[in-house]
Amino acid sequence: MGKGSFIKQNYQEKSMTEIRSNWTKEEIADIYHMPLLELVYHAAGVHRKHHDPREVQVSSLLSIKTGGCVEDCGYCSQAARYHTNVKVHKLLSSEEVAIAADNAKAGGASRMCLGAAWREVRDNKDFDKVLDMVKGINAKGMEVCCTLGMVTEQQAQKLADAGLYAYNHNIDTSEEFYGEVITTRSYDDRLETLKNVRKAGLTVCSGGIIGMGESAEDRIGMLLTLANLPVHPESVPINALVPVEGTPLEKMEFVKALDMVRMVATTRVVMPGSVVRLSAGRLQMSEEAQALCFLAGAGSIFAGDKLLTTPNPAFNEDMDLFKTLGLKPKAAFKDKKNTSLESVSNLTN
Ligand code: SAM
Ligand code: DTB
Ligand code: SF4
Repeated sequence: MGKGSFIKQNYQEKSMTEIRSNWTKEEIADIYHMPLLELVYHAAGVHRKHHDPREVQVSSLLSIKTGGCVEDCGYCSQAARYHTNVKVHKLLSSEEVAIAADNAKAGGASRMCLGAAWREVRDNKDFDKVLDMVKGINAKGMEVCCTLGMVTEQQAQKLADAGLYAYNHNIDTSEEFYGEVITTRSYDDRLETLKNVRKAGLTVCSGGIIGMGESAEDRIGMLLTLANLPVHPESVPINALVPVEGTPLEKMEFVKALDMVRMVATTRVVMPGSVVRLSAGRLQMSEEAQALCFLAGAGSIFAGDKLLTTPNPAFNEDMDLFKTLGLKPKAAFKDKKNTSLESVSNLTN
C-alpha cells in the first residue's frame, strides 16, 4: 500500500480508532509520516474517543537503588562500566521510600514508580524489602509501579500479591536498532519479562527512547512491536534521550521537540486505549511543545524535580502548566480492570 493511502482510506473511519494488534509496518509508517498538524488533529480525535482529555496521570519516580548496574545500556547513567557522575547508593529503607511517597502525593502524584539499577530481580532480602515498600505505598492509596529489570512469572506474582499496580520494562527501540545500544540482554529477554508481568495480572508499562541515533523506521518498528502485543501495554512511556556525560550516547543532540510530538501522536493512534506518557526530556521542552504533546494524546507525565538520576520540572511548575492548559491530575485506580491474559484474550483476536 502506497504512502498515505492507508490514511486516505481509513481516516475518520472506525478502523482508525479501534484497538487492534495486527498492524503492518506500512500502516504505522503512513501514520508517522502524516503532515504533523494533520497527525496531531487525528491523534487528538482518537484520544478524545478513549480518554478524558482534561485528565493527566501524574507519576513520581524514585530511584530506590542507584548505580553499579552490570548491564551496558548505552544511554544509562547507572551502568557501572561507564564513568558518570551518578552517586551510587544501595537499597533505600522502607521509611525513606514512604517519606518520598508522602511528598509525591502532596505534590499531586497518584502513582509512585520505584526504579532499581538491577539487571534482574533476585529472590533475596532486597526483593522482600521492595515487596514491603509496595505494600506500604499501596496502603497510602497510591498506585505503585516498579521497574527492577527482568522478572520471572513467580516474582511478578509476588509483586502483584503485594499490591503492585504496574510493572515498567521498556523495549527501548526497534529490534533492529536494539543491538546498537544494548548487548548484555536481548530484545527477546525484554519481551519475555513483559509476558511474565502480563501473566501475573499486573498492568504493563512499556515504551522506549527516541534520540539515540535511530532512524524513523526504528521508531516505527518499536511502535509496531508494542502495538502488536496480544494486549497493548496500559502505559507507553515515550522518553527523549537525556544524554548523560560518560555514557556512549553522551554526545547525542537533544531530540527536536516536534519529533516528540510526532512520536506521541503516532503512539496515541496505534494504541488508542493505552495511556501515553510524556516521559524523560520534558525539561528540554518548552511549555508550548508539551502542550502540543497533551493535545496529541499524552495522558501521563513523570513529575517531581528528579527522574531517576537526572533533573525534571518541579511539581509546582507542572501544576502551573496544568492550570494554564486546563488539565487536572487523574485520581489513582481510575483505570483498574482485570488485565490477566486469560481475562483479556477475547479482546485480542
Ligand atoms: N534497571 C531497570 C531496567 O533497565 O529495566 C529499570 C530502570 S531503567 C533506568 C528504566 C528505563 O529508563 C530504561 O529502559 C530506559 O528506557 C529509560 N532511561 C534510562 N536512562 C535514560 C536516559 N538517559 N534518557 C532517557 N531514558 C532513559
Ligand atoms: C521510563 O520509561 N522512563 C523513566 C521510567 N520509565 C523508569 C526513567 C527515565 C530515566 C531518565 C534518566 C535518569 O533520570 O536517569
Ligand atoms: Fe542497568 Fe537498567 Fe541502566 Fe540498563 S537501564 S544499565 S539495566 S539500570
